[in-house]
Amino acid sequence: MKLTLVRGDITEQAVDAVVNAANSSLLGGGGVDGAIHRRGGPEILAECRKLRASRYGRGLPTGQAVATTAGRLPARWVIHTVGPVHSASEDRSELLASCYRESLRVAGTLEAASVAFPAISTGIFGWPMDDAARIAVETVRGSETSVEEVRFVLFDEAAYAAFGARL
Ligand code: AR6
Repeated sequence: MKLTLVRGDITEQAVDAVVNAANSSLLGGGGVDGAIHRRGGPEILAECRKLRASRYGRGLPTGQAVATTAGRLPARWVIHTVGPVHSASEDRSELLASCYRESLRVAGTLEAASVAFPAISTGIFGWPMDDAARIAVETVRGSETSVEEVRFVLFDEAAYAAFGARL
């Protein structure tokens, strides 16, 4: 598998699947989630609502992932995953690792060859960037997957440097 690093906006990535740093409601939010729904259009939210009504009445659990259309984004699918809120008193690393693993598993079922990830949990959910980068890179490297390219898309220079140091 090829691991690549891009500094930019995840909504502009022409890949098979872009991963959304969502929340359990699947009904949108700020950060990456807001940008994906804004740029992707209402089709994504419509599918999310259907998922809430069918499989995820109580919301998508932290660490899991589910796919929808990508609407107007230059991708085929959005894979929504729910990162853990960072905690100083409890080690939630396994849940963050699970987001990467489960997103790749879902990508595999879609036969997606290329997947773009944001730095899950490092914005509103407060995860320190260096630690999040370590977990992201280690987990993706350690995953058995049919995905051929994993692209980490980092919004700012600090995030780009943190991921670059782990590659
Ligand atoms: N492209 C790439 N990276 C981005 C973009 C973008 N367009 N926008 C922000 N980032 P966050 P979280 C970076 O807050 O911490 C939402 O309300 C950002 O700088 O999007 O997992 C959801 O609904 C940061 O490094 O996700 C949830 O409630 C990283 O993406 C909650 O936020 C992740 O920041 C999820 O919080």
